[in-house]
Amino acid sequence: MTIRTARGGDATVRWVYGGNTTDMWHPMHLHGHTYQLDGSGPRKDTAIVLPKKTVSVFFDADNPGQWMLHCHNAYHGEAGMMANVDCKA
Ligand SMILES: [Cu+2]
Repeated sequence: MTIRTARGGDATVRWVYGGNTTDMWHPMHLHGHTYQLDGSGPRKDTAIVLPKKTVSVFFDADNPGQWMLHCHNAYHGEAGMMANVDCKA
């Protein structure tokens, strides 16, 4: 799956790690950017999505490139919990 952002530096991207319908924790990690949970607080590159919960994050798409977004549990990533974030220059 590819997530395309608007032009780099011009966009604040919000996305939702939504609908964790499992009973597992998912430490979702974004390469190339940091973000804030719900738009405030410390900047992070990994957020745990707890079972049956949703997390929303905001980041500035100011680092052009192809960046991986994935669950840090390797077997989850291998099972498909990963995406490409295509951040335009
Ligand atoms: Cu996971």
